[in-house]
Amino acid sequence: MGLRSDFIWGAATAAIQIEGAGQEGGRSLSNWDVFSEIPGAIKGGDSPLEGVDHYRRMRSDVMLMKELGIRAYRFSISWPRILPQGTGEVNQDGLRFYNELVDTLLEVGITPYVTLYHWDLPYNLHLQGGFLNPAMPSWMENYAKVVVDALSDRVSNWITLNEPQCFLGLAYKDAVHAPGWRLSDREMALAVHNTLLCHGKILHVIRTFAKTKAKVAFVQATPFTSVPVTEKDIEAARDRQFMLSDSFANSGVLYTDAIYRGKYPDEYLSRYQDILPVITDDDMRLISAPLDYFGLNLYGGDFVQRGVDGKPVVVPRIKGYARTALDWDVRPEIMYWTLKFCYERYRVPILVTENGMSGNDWIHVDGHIHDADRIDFLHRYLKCMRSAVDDGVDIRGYFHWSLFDNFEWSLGFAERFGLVFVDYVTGERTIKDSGYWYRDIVKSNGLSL
Ligand code: GBH
Repeated sequence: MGLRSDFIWGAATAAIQIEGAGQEGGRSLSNWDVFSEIPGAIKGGDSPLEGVDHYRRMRSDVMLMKELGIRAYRFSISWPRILPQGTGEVNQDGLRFYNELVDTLLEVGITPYVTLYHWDLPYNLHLQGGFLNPAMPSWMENYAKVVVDALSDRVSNWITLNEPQCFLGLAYKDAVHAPGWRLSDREMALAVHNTLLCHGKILHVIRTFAKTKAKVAFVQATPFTSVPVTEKDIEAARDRQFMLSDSFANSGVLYTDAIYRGKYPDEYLSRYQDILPVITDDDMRLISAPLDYFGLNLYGGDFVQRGVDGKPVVVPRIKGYARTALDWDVRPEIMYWTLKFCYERYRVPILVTENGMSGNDWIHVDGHIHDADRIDFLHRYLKCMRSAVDDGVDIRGYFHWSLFDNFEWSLGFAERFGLVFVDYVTGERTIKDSGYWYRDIVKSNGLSL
């Protein structure tokens, strides 16, 4: 069968991971800038304020994308660049940057995919409680309106939120991401609901005010990515894929069921009934308004077996297993199973909005970056994705994470996820071997896989 002829081949980034110029062009501080001032919060004491200098190099960066032959570019908007205080006055310099980015992309034939929220919150809103504040959905609505008014004449592909299980779970519960909180379950349930309302509000703004016909996705990673060992383990793997963990905000199913099925998982409603915030039918209608795509970020995963009691059991890692620089398993089978499980459950066309690996890359003696491991990773993952398509899973596009080596959140600049190598001292860019390999895959629409 093969991939659709209009398959979307792209690469992805997020504003605070690449832009830098953190205190230029009228941008204010974000939650992450201030978090990075806490000793020990970010590996190596790194700060996102410098990013990889994309704000200043935007035009030459787009030329690199052109050289890579990608058809689509997924990037996020920095809220503190647009509305420095989170609400109120709009920073025209900030809008100008994204206007120019969109124009430059369109000039070279690359379709922009815009993420509204990829984790950088204006510090001022963080000070007011961030996602715990019941005003958050209206702050988000106001911000989305500014962006949609400015860009929707040229942008028609949108992503509302990226991975709440990180910006709530890792951030408000596990103290790993900004702001490093450890909230109670009651507070987490409130933050979860406010977050879902934020998604609903953004979607509503796009549907109401977009000047061109919009396609919208919500983006989730599935934290319990599961691959069945044999046919008889398929049920068990599926159960684990959609399980509600004790740290419920870390469970993808909480968000995806609310958004794509219009209801929180029953287990959540019953187990936490005493601490849930008020959840109205109107809320759920807003949250579950139809979307065009199911956005999935896919990295590693586990092999799962059915235990004696029928419950899923994770198979321990085998000695010497293939792993990325971050010690995540190389598990290409997730590109078959997770995509299939999600499509069967939600029946919405899928966009793989992120997939990639951190590599131990450096510039070799001949001046090139021979990242054979990333090429093999990509090869295996994309082949499995194509098998899923061959088995009837409706996959519309693939975005590699990431275009550039960049600021990997609490790991700072210690990781390298890019198709393009960035010298973190000089900012100089060099396309890795994997970038050229990906260019050929894009050119052949995956036929050469
Ligand atoms: C994404 O989230 C982010 O959207 C992006 O900003 C970030 O830079 C990128 O990933 C790389 O970290 O079972 O092996 O997958 C992170 C998604 C999902 C990654 C759960 C870690 C657990 C390890 N996370 N995953 S694995």
